[in-house]
Amino acid sequence: MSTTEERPIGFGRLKRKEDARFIRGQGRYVDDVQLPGMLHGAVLRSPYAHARIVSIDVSAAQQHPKVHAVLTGRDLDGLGLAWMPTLSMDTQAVLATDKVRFQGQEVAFVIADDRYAARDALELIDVDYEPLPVVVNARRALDADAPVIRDDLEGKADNRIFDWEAGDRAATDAVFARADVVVSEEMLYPRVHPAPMETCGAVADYDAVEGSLTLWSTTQAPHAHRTLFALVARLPEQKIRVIAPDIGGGFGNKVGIYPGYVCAVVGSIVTGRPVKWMEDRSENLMATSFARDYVMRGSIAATRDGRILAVRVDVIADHGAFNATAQPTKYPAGFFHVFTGSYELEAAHCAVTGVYTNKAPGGVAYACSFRVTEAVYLVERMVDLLARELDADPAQLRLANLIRPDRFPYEAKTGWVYDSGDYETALRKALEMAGYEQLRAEQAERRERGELMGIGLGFFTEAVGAGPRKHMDILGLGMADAAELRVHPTGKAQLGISVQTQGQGHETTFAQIVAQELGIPPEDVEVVHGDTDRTPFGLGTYGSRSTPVSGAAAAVVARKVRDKARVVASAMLEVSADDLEWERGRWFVRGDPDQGATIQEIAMAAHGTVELPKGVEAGLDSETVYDPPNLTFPFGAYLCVVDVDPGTGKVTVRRFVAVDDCGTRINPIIIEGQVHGGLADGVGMALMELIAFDEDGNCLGGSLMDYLIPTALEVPDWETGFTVTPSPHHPIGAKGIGESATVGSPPAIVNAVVDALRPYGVRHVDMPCTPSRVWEAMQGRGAPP
Ligand code: MCN
Ligand code: CUN
Repeated sequence: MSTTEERPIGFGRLKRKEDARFIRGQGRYVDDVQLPGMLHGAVLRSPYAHARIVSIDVSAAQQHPKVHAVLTGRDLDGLGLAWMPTLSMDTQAVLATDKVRFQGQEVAFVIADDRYAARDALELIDVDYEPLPVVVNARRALDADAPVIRDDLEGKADNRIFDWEAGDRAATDAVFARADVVVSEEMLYPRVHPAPMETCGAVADYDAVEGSLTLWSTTQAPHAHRTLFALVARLPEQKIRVIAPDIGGGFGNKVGIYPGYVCAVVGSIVTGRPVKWMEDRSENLMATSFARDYVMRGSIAATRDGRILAVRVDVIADHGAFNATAQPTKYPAGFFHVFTGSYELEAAHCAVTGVYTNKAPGGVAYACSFRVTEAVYLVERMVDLLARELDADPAQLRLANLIRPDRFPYEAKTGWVYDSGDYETALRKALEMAGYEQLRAEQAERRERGELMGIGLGFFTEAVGAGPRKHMDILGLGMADAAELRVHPTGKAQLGISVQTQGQGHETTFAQIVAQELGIPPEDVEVVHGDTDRTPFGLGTYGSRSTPVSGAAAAVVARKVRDKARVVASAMLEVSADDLEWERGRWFVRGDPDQGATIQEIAMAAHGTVELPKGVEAGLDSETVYDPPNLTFPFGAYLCVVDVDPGTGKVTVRRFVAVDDCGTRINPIIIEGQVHGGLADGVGMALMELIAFDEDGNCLGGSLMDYLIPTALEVPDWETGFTVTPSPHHPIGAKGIGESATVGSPPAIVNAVVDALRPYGVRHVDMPCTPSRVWEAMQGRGAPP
């Protein structure tokens, strides 16, 4: 563990390469793609959350002078495409045939000369719906009288999707039975939305002569999407090219395949012209995925003197109308296992039941690390509730129970092996940066004056970087990533990667990884991504897996090049390879440092005429596939200070201290940017964001006037710090950072809000802690004594 920033060549504070084009407005997004003869598609969506489709009449729309084709579920049925497989091995309607199952569901697709005509023609389609009873409350989805949503599934008589558990139920019950103190609470991690600045869309260009498809699309996983299109549309995979140009934010929203993409592809096949589909903001918020929606009942057991013994939790997971959640196949609740948190426990158990409701499908998106968000929120709220019950200081309670550094690698009670950690140092650092003692003194003074100040802590451990591939796959595709490094004769390099930046700066940090390993300037390394024709296969960017998996591949492939360079250098210098030593950027003769060759000289020689040993091929190019031996387990300690207006219930985040540990830090500027963004996300979820529904299943969060996202006005100046505990199994010791702050910040903020409301006896407030909810919580318990 160290707390100073090392700046060797390669790693360090390098400005983002990609920003040169972004700040000039030169980024190229899917909606910037213009092809000759391109047509535009628009989706007709259901106004009902649950209704039988009696009939669809498209004749008037077809007669619109600018319309080229109208697709319905029946048309797709004829092609075997009315339903598509989801990432959770369920099926999802591309265009509804029998019923609509959530408001905003795709019913028809119009293809016209321009997007205005396509939208106009939607109004000419006449659909006769027969409304059905609706269930939007996950707790009620399993009631005997709840309407069955998925009557398309054979033999399905209820809304249960799966039952899944982890940990040891009997052992946990036994520990609870003998514990001095048990605290329980029901809490909701509400449905929120990733809401990236760029909505989802695609341009499909099918070439009937070649039988080939080029698809520009907003995708976080171009290679996986190509394979899925090959399987679903039964197009030969080598004839499919998926291009992800610049992506304007993904946050998990762009992991799945949406009906609009499929309709664009079919539209191009049917019309023989390129077809663009780009959703608007309301479509994105209402229909294109969601995040969270976990109803959790947690319990924590402890001794009277504050040793945490066990945690247990029962969850109802609301997956909406189709189970389209993105997660490794074996784990229907993602990595919720890490609900045991960062604490040494004797036992733990969780049970998760997935249910269908009449809400949009998708899920596990929005910087979630595959449900680690929900797990961390649960355990960190429980620890605070326990502190309150024991009348203990929440910081002291955590310090006393955090897993000690000498316990790593640490096997958690759910079987996961945390790779490395020094939790106490991180928490002490956060407390010190915040001035914890003084804050508590200030709080006491303010309380005297009737002011509501709250201090909230959150400690988290994440599990990111899926695979290993033998344990983790998505629809059978093992979670590994390849990298391809070409070194040109002049010593400039091109790195092809399978992951996909959506704003995380891979063009910069991945160049830095190669630079670090080869000792060449990062400017000399061009990172190629987002085009299946130009990059090797891999599973893509989500779950903060790019650095843990693809970043490892980049380091490994660079080391292969370095090894090859050694052989070439030995031929150039006419010495044995064993007598060569490496220093940044060159191989030299041991004991005679003047005798050596730089990587650039070696590259030229490798492409030149120097005689190479038998069996050694010319050039330095190399490739690799990286299969991670384990996940990486980044962690952090967060502290939030809030002020609550006693008159209105309005919460203001006054300060936020975040100490993160993502192992070896490649580029601190980018890391800080990731953390700042994630913290802002946390403020949004904790205080503002909610995709709400009324009883009829009408989505009440379908615009950015109703779905509030944070701006600079709602967030404080972030105070960030870090520690460095490298991952022992990662080639450069790096762990992921992309989702840490989104995972870690909501519990710190809610803990602070509840702490502020202590004089009112408030135990818990569900997110988002809006003024009205906070106000109600204050009223519920009467005025302070
Ligand atoms: N990094 C580093 N040192 C480390 C770890 C990471 O310098 N020890 C750098 C990486 O090299 C990379 C960035 O930080 O440039 C994030 O890396 P990583 O943690 O590997 O995460 P991913 O690149 O896989 O990004 C995915 C993650 C996810 S899952 C969501 S959701 C999210 C997030 O990233 N979506 C984002 N951050 C986002 N940031 C932006 N701007 N836009 C999104 O859509
Ligand atoms: Cu879960 S949101 Mo990110 O993993 O793409």
